[in-house]
Amino acid sequence: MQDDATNPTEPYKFSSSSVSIACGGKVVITNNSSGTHTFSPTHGGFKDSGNMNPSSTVSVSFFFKGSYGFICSYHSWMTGTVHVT
Ligand SMILES: [Cu+2]
Repeated sequence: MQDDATNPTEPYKFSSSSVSIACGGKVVITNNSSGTHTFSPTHGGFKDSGNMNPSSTVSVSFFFKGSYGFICSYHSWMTGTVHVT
């Protein structure tokens, strides 16, 4: 998660909106922005991170192949997909 100073109306973003990992791998999300965010599933498949304050990190493991959408609960434009292959 990062600040996006180039976009005043949507001032935060995930640094990657599409992430590919192998089955059994994990995604590490670090909040490098100035705001509070979440790493939340759009349609299930992993546990909601809950609030992530600046400088916090969560690690999410994926054990089943598929595509898993994610979104920030606070900022509807912060979305992406984890592809587990
Ligand atoms: Cu957010």
